[in-house]
Amino acid sequence: MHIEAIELRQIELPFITPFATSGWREDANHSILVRVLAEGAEGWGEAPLGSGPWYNEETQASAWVIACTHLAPMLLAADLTRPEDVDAVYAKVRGNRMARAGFEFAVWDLFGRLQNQSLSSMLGGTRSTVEVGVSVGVQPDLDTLLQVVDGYVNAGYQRVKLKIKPGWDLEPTRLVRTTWPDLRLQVDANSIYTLADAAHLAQLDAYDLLLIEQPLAHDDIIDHAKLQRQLKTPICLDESIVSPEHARWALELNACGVINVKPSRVGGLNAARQIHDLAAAASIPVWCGGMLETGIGRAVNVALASLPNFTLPGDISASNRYFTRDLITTPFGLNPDSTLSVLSGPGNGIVVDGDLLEAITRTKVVLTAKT
Ligand code: OSB
Ligand code: MG
Repeated sequence: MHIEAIELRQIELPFITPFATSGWREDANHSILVRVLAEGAEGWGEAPLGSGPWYNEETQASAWVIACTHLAPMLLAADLTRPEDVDAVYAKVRGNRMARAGFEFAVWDLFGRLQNQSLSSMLGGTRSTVEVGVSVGVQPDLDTLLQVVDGYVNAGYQRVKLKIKPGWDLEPTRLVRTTWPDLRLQVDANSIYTLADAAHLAQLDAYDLLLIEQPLAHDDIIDHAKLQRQLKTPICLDESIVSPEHARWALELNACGVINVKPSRVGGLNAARQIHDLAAAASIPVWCGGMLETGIGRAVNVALASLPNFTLPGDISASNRYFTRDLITTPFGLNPDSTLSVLSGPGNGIVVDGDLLEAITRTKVVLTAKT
Protein backbone atom coordinates (compact mmCIF):
# COMPACT_ATOMS: atom_id res chain seq x y z
CA MET A 1 0.00 0.00 0.00
CA HIS A 2 1.12 3.54 -0.74
CA ILE A 3 0.06 6.46 1.45
CA GLU A 4 -1.40 9.05 -0.93
CA ALA A 5 -1.44 12.11 1.30
CA ILE A 6 -0.48 13.16 4.82
CA GLU A 7 -2.10 16.02 6.72
CA LEU A 8 -0.13 17.40 9.66
CA ARG A 9 -1.39 19.80 12.33
CA GLN A 10 0.06 21.53 15.35
CA ILE A 11 -2.72 21.85 17.91
CA GLU A 12 -3.16 23.61 21.22
CA LEU A 13 -5.91 22.31 23.52
CA PRO A 14 -5.87 23.82 27.05
CA PHE A 15 -6.07 21.56 30.10
CA ILE A 16 -8.77 22.12 32.73
CA THR A 17 -5.94 22.66 35.22
CA PRO A 18 -2.21 23.08 34.53
CA PHE A 19 -0.12 19.95 35.19
CA ALA A 20 3.07 20.39 37.26
CA THR A 21 5.84 17.79 37.50
CA SER A 22 9.12 17.95 39.44
CA GLY A 23 10.69 20.08 36.74
CA TRP A 24 8.15 21.76 34.48
CA ARG A 25 4.52 22.66 33.85
CA GLU A 26 2.12 21.94 30.98
CA ASP A 27 -0.87 24.25 30.44
CA ALA A 28 -2.18 22.68 27.24
CA ASN A 29 -1.86 19.70 24.95
CA HIS A 30 0.65 20.63 22.21
CA SER A 31 0.44 17.52 20.07
CA ILE A 32 1.12 17.09 16.39
CA LEU A 33 -1.73 15.24 14.68
CA VAL A 34 -1.03 13.01 11.71
CA ARG A 35 -3.76 12.04 9.23
CA VAL A 36 -2.80 9.57 6.52
CA LEU A 37 -4.97 8.86 3.46
CA ALA A 38 -4.96 5.79 1.20
CA GLU A 39 -7.43 3.64 -0.73
CA GLY A 40 -10.37 5.83 0.26
CA ALA A 41 -9.67 5.47 3.99
CA GLU A 42 -7.91 7.56 6.61
CA GLY A 43 -5.86 6.95 9.75
CA TRP A 44 -5.20 9.29 12.68
CA GLY A 45 -2.20 9.49 14.99
CA GLU A 46 -1.25 11.80 17.86
CA ALA A 47 2.38 12.61 18.66
CA PRO A 48 1.98 13.97 22.22
CA LEU A 49 4.80 16.49 22.31
CA GLY A 50 5.37 19.05 25.02
CA SER A 51 5.80 22.79 24.74
CA GLY A 52 9.51 22.47 25.60
CA PRO A 53 12.24 19.78 25.81
CA TRP A 54 11.48 18.95 29.46
CA TYR A 55 10.24 15.34 29.40
CA ASN A 56 12.55 14.33 26.56
CA GLU A 57 14.50 16.21 23.90
CA GLU A 58 11.57 16.69 21.53
CA THR A 59 9.19 19.64 21.35
CA GLN A 60 6.17 20.44 19.22
CA ALA A 61 8.32 22.86 17.19
CA SER A 62 11.31 20.54 16.75
CA ALA A 63 9.12 17.56 15.85
CA TRP A 64 7.24 19.71 13.34
CA VAL A 65 10.44 20.34 11.37
CA ILE A 66 11.44 16.67 11.49
CA ALA A 67 7.93 15.56 10.53
CA CYS A 68 7.55 17.91 7.56
CA THR A 69 11.12 17.66 6.28
CA HIS A 70 11.84 13.96 6.78
CA LEU A 71 9.21 11.69 8.29
CA ALA A 72 6.26 12.55 6.05
CA PRO A 73 8.25 12.36 2.77
CA MET A 74 9.82 9.04 3.86
CA LEU A 75 6.39 7.54 4.58
CA LEU A 76 4.94 8.85 1.31
CA ALA A 77 7.75 7.08 -0.57
CA ALA A 78 7.23 3.74 1.20
CA ASP A 79 5.34 0.62 0.18
CA LEU A 80 3.60 -0.85 3.23
CA THR A 81 2.12 -4.32 3.58
CA ARG A 82 1.50 -4.10 7.34
CA PRO A 83 1.84 -1.48 10.09
CA GLU A 84 5.05 -3.04 11.42
CA ASP A 85 6.74 -1.98 8.16
CA VAL A 86 6.89 1.63 9.45
CA ASP A 87 9.85 0.64 11.67
CA ALA A 88 11.88 -0.29 8.58
CA VAL A 89 10.87 2.97 6.85
CA TYR A 90 12.33 4.93 9.78
CA ALA A 91 15.23 2.58 10.62
CA LYS A 92 17.87 5.19 9.83
CA VAL A 93 16.20 7.96 11.87
CA ARG A 94 17.98 8.63 15.16
CA GLY A 95 15.84 9.62 18.12
CA ASN A 96 12.75 11.75 17.37
CA ARG A 97 10.63 8.83 18.57
CA MET A 98 7.53 10.82 19.52
CA ALA A 99 7.42 12.39 16.09
CA ARG A 100 7.83 8.93 14.51
CA ALA A 101 5.14 7.46 16.73
CA GLY A 102 2.51 9.88 15.42
CA PHE A 103 2.98 8.46 11.91
CA GLU A 104 3.13 4.86 13.11
CA PHE A 105 -0.14 5.24 15.06
CA ALA A 106 -1.84 6.71 11.98
CA VAL A 107 -0.73 3.74 9.87
CA TRP A 108 -2.08 1.22 12.44
CA ASP A 109 -5.40 3.09 12.41
CA LEU A 110 -5.50 3.13 8.60
CA PHE A 111 -4.86 -0.64 8.33
CA GLY A 112 -7.43 -1.34 11.04
CA ARG A 113 -10.10 0.70 9.26
CA LEU A 114 -9.33 -0.89 5.88
CA GLN A 115 -9.33 -4.42 7.36
CA ASN A 116 -12.28 -3.71 9.67
CA GLN A 117 -10.31 -4.79 12.74
CA SER A 118 -9.93 -3.02 16.07
CA LEU A 119 -6.49 -1.87 17.16
CA SER A 120 -6.76 -3.97 20.32
CA SER A 121 -7.34 -7.15 18.34
CA MET A 122 -4.58 -6.28 15.82
CA LEU A 123 -2.15 -5.97 18.73
CA GLY A 124 -3.25 -9.16 20.48
CA GLY A 125 -5.29 -7.55 23.26
CA THR A 126 -7.07 -9.92 25.64
CA ARG A 127 -9.41 -7.71 27.68
CA SER A 128 -12.34 -5.41 26.95
CA THR A 129 -11.77 -3.01 29.85
CA VAL A 130 -8.47 -1.75 31.31
CA GLU A 131 -7.76 -0.67 34.88
CA VAL A 132 -6.80 2.99 35.13
CA GLY A 133 -5.64 5.55 37.65
CA VAL A 134 -5.00 9.26 37.74
CA SER A 135 -1.70 11.17 37.81
CA VAL A 136 -1.83 14.10 40.26
CA GLY A 137 0.59 16.97 39.61
CA VAL A 138 2.60 18.84 42.25
CA GLN A 139 0.11 21.01 44.20
CA PRO A 140 0.58 24.43 45.83
CA ASP A 141 0.00 23.03 49.34
CA LEU A 142 -1.11 19.94 51.26
CA ASP A 143 -4.73 21.08 51.74
CA THR A 144 -5.14 21.48 47.99
CA LEU A 145 -3.57 18.05 47.45
CA LEU A 146 -6.10 16.42 49.77
CA GLN A 147 -8.98 18.17 48.00
CA VAL A 148 -7.70 17.15 44.57
CA VAL A 149 -7.14 13.49 45.54
CA ASP A 150 -10.52 13.43 47.30
CA GLY A 151 -12.17 14.60 44.09
CA TYR A 152 -10.57 11.82 42.04
CA VAL A 153 -11.32 9.12 44.65
CA ASN A 154 -14.96 10.25 44.69
CA ALA A 155 -15.01 10.17 40.89
CA GLY A 156 -14.10 6.47 41.15
CA TYR A 157 -10.34 6.28 40.60
CA GLN A 158 -8.93 3.39 42.63
CA ARG A 159 -5.26 4.17 41.88
CA VAL A 160 -3.50 7.50 42.33
CA LYS A 161 -0.02 8.60 41.28
CA LEU A 162 1.57 11.59 43.00
CA LYS A 163 4.21 13.68 41.30
CA ILE A 164 7.06 14.23 43.77
CA LYS A 165 10.15 16.42 44.04
CA PRO A 166 12.55 17.46 46.83
CA GLY A 167 10.45 19.30 49.42
CA TRP A 168 7.26 17.65 48.08
CA ASP A 169 7.77 13.93 48.59
CA LEU A 170 7.61 12.27 52.05
CA GLU A 171 4.92 14.49 53.58
CA PRO A 172 2.42 14.48 50.68
CA THR A 173 2.87 10.70 50.32
CA ARG A 174 2.40 10.12 54.07
CA LEU A 175 -0.67 12.32 54.17
CA VAL A 176 -2.40 10.64 51.22
CA ARG A 177 -1.50 7.20 52.55
CA THR A 178 -2.88 7.88 56.04
CA THR A 179 -6.05 9.49 54.63
CA TRP A 180 -6.71 6.57 52.22
CA PRO A 181 -5.08 3.47 53.77
CA ASP A 182 -6.36 1.12 51.03
CA LEU A 183 -5.77 3.32 47.97
CA ARG A 184 -3.41 1.92 45.34
CA LEU A 185 -0.70 4.59 45.46
CA GLN A 186 2.51 5.29 43.54
CA VAL A 187 4.86 8.24 42.97
CA ASP A 188 6.72 9.72 39.99
CA ALA A 189 9.85 11.90 40.34
CA ASN A 190 10.53 12.60 36.63
CA SER A 191 14.31 12.28 37.04
CA ILE A 192 14.84 14.87 39.79
CA TYR A 193 16.95 12.86 42.32
CA THR A 194 20.45 11.40 42.33
CA LEU A 195 22.01 8.35 43.99
CA ALA A 196 23.01 10.63 46.87
CA ASP A 197 19.27 10.72 47.74
CA ALA A 198 19.05 6.93 48.20
CA ALA A 199 18.55 7.03 51.98
CA HIS A 200 15.93 9.76 51.62
CA LEU A 201 14.03 7.79 48.94
CA ALA A 202 14.19 4.64 51.09
CA GLN A 203 11.86 6.41 53.54
CA LEU A 204 9.13 6.02 50.89
CA ASP A 205 9.25 2.26 51.61
CA ALA A 206 7.05 3.00 54.65
CA TYR A 207 4.00 3.95 52.53
CA ASP A 208 3.10 0.70 50.77
CA LEU A 209 3.60 2.12 47.27
CA LEU A 210 3.05 0.09 44.08
CA LEU A 211 6.22 1.65 42.64
CA ILE A 212 8.54 4.65 42.52
CA GLU A 213 8.74 5.97 38.96
CA GLN A 214 11.92 7.36 37.36
CA PRO A 215 13.67 8.74 40.46
CA LEU A 216 17.07 9.24 38.72
CA ALA A 217 18.36 10.74 35.48
CA HIS A 218 16.21 10.52 32.34
CA ASP A 219 18.90 8.58 30.47
CA ASP A 220 20.22 6.43 33.32
CA ILE A 221 19.93 2.69 33.81
CA ILE A 222 23.02 1.81 35.89
CA ASP A 223 22.36 4.08 38.88
CA HIS A 224 18.74 2.89 38.97
CA ALA A 225 20.10 -0.67 39.34
CA LYS A 226 22.23 0.51 42.28
CA LEU A 227 19.28 2.34 43.83
CA GLN A 228 16.92 -0.62 43.40
CA ARG A 229 19.22 -2.69 45.66
CA GLN A 230 18.66 -0.10 48.42
CA LEU A 231 14.83 0.09 48.10
CA LYS A 232 12.08 -2.41 48.93
CA THR A 233 9.58 -0.59 46.68
CA PRO A 234 9.92 -1.55 43.01
CA ILE A 235 11.48 1.10 40.79
CA CYS A 236 9.52 1.74 37.60
CA LEU A 237 11.41 3.19 34.62
CA ASP A 238 9.69 5.67 32.31
CA GLU A 239 12.03 8.18 30.59
CA SER A 240 14.99 5.76 30.51
CA ILE A 241 13.25 3.13 28.37
CA VAL A 242 13.12 4.57 24.87
CA SER A 243 13.42 1.30 22.91
CA PRO A 244 13.18 -2.48 23.29
CA GLU A 245 16.99 -2.54 23.58
CA HIS A 246 16.84 -0.17 26.55
CA ALA A 247 14.24 -2.43 28.13
CA ARG A 248 16.52 -5.44 27.65
CA TRP A 249 19.44 -3.57 29.24
CA ALA A 250 17.33 -2.53 32.23
CA LEU A 251 16.01 -6.08 32.69
CA GLU A 252 19.50 -7.61 32.46
CA LEU A 253 20.83 -5.14 35.04
CA ASN A 254 17.81 -5.51 37.40
CA ALA A 255 17.39 -1.75 37.23
CA CYS A 256 13.63 -1.90 37.85
CA GLY A 257 10.78 -4.12 39.01
CA VAL A 258 8.20 -2.54 36.70
CA ILE A 259 8.23 -0.75 33.32
CA ASN A 260 5.96 2.12 32.26
CA VAL A 261 5.28 1.65 28.54
CA LYS A 262 4.29 4.74 26.58
CA PRO A 263 3.99 3.90 22.91
CA SER A 264 4.80 7.50 21.98
CA ARG A 265 8.06 7.49 23.99
CA VAL A 266 9.40 4.40 22.21
CA GLY A 267 8.52 5.35 18.63
CA GLY A 268 5.26 3.47 18.27
CA LEU A 269 3.13 0.44 18.98
CA ASN A 270 5.44 -2.15 17.45
CA ALA A 271 8.27 -1.18 19.82
CA ALA A 272 5.80 -0.90 22.72
CA ARG A 273 4.57 -4.44 22.10
CA GLN A 274 8.15 -5.73 21.94
CA ILE A 275 8.85 -4.16 25.34
CA HIS A 276 5.66 -5.75 26.69
CA ASP A 277 6.89 -9.15 25.44
CA LEU A 278 10.42 -8.75 26.84
CA ALA A 279 9.06 -7.76 30.25
CA ALA A 280 6.58 -10.66 30.24
CA ALA A 281 9.41 -13.10 29.52
CA ALA A 282 11.31 -11.63 32.51
CA SER A 283 8.18 -11.76 34.75
CA ILE A 284 8.25 -7.97 35.06
CA PRO A 285 4.80 -6.30 34.98
CA VAL A 286 4.15 -3.30 32.75
CA TRP A 287 1.52 -0.57 32.68
CA CYS A 288 0.59 2.06 30.15
CA GLY A 289 1.75 5.59 30.91
CA GLY A 290 0.24 8.72 29.46
CA MET A 291 1.36 12.02 27.94
CA LEU A 292 -1.86 13.99 28.59
CA GLU A 293 -3.11 12.96 25.15
CA THR A 294 -6.37 13.92 23.48
CA GLY A 295 -8.86 11.11 22.85
CA ILE A 296 -6.92 10.20 19.68
CA GLY A 297 -3.84 9.17 21.66
CA ARG A 298 -5.88 7.89 24.60
CA ALA A 299 -7.62 5.33 22.34
CA VAL A 300 -4.19 3.96 21.36
CA ASN A 301 -3.09 3.73 25.00
CA VAL A 302 -6.28 1.90 25.99
CA ALA A 303 -5.85 -0.58 23.12
CA LEU A 304 -2.23 -1.23 24.11
CA ALA A 305 -3.19 -1.69 27.77
CA SER A 306 -5.52 -4.54 26.74
CA LEU A 307 -2.46 -6.79 26.20
CA PRO A 308 -1.98 -9.51 28.86
CA ASN A 309 1.14 -8.27 30.72
CA PHE A 310 -0.37 -4.81 31.37
CA THR A 311 -1.28 -5.93 34.88
CA LEU A 312 -0.99 -2.59 36.73
CA PRO A 313 -3.43 0.33 36.25
CA GLY A 314 -2.51 2.80 33.51
CA ASP A 315 -2.16 6.61 33.59
CA ILE A 316 -5.14 6.65 31.24
CA SER A 317 -7.79 8.80 32.85
CA ALA A 318 -11.20 9.77 31.49
CA SER A 319 -11.48 12.67 29.02
CA ASN A 320 -12.95 15.00 31.67
CA ARG A 321 -9.79 14.71 33.80
CA TYR A 322 -7.95 16.68 31.10
CA PHE A 323 -10.33 18.69 28.89
CA THR A 324 -13.68 20.47 29.03
CA ARG A 325 -14.23 19.04 25.52
CA ASP A 326 -12.11 16.21 24.14
CA LEU A 327 -11.15 15.97 20.46
CA ILE A 328 -13.36 12.91 19.87
CA THR A 329 -17.14 12.80 19.46
CA THR A 330 -17.61 10.16 22.20
CA PRO A 331 -15.34 11.06 25.13
CA PHE A 332 -13.81 8.39 27.38
CA GLY A 333 -15.73 7.99 30.65
CA LEU A 334 -14.64 6.18 33.80
CA ASN A 335 -16.52 2.94 34.52
CA PRO A 336 -17.58 2.34 38.18
CA ASP A 337 -14.80 -0.26 38.61
CA SER A 338 -12.03 2.27 37.79
CA THR A 339 -11.65 1.03 34.21
CA LEU A 340 -11.94 2.47 30.72
CA SER A 341 -13.60 0.43 27.98
CA VAL A 342 -11.49 -0.73 25.05
CA LEU A 343 -12.99 0.53 21.78
CA SER A 344 -14.14 -2.21 19.42
CA GLY A 345 -14.67 -0.21 16.22
CA PRO A 346 -12.23 -0.47 13.30
CA GLY A 347 -8.73 0.94 13.89
CA ASN A 348 -8.41 3.13 16.94
CA GLY A 349 -12.23 3.29 17.08
CA ILE A 350 -12.62 7.04 17.53
CA VAL A 351 -14.34 9.77 15.52
CA VAL A 352 -12.52 13.11 15.46
CA ASP A 353 -14.60 16.17 16.43
CA GLY A 354 -14.07 18.18 13.24
CA ASP A 355 -15.31 21.53 14.59
CA LEU A 356 -13.08 21.43 17.64
CA LEU A 357 -10.17 20.25 15.49
CA GLU A 358 -10.38 23.33 13.28
CA ALA A 359 -10.68 25.61 16.31
CA ILE A 360 -7.50 24.29 17.98
CA THR A 361 -5.33 23.92 14.86
CA ARG A 362 -2.42 26.39 14.93
CA THR A 363 -0.63 25.19 11.76
CA LYS A 364 -1.65 22.78 9.03
CA VAL A 365 0.27 21.27 6.12
CA VAL A 366 -0.76 18.69 3.51
CA LEU A 367 1.90 16.65 1.71
CA THR A 368 1.14 14.37 -1.23
CA ALA A 369 2.98 11.48 -2.86
CA LYS A 370 4.97 12.14 -6.01
CA THR A 371 3.21 10.46 -8.93
O1 OSB B 1 6.06 11.19 33.64
O2 OSB B 1 4.33 10.00 33.38
C1 OSB B 1 4.90 11.08 33.25
C2 OSB B 1 2.48 13.70 31.83
C3 OSB B 1 3.31 14.36 30.95
C4 OSB B 1 4.62 13.99 30.86
C5 OSB B 1 5.12 12.94 31.65
C6 OSB B 1 4.28 12.24 32.51
C7 OSB B 1 2.94 12.66 32.63
C8 OSB B 1 1.98 12.07 33.55
C9 OSB B 1 0.49 12.19 33.23
O3 OSB B 1 2.28 11.57 34.62
C10 OSB B 1 -0.06 10.99 32.55
C11 OSB B 1 -1.43 11.23 31.94
O4 OSB B 1 -2.39 11.36 32.69
O5 OSB B 1 -1.53 11.28 30.70
MG1 MG C 1 6.57 9.27 34.41
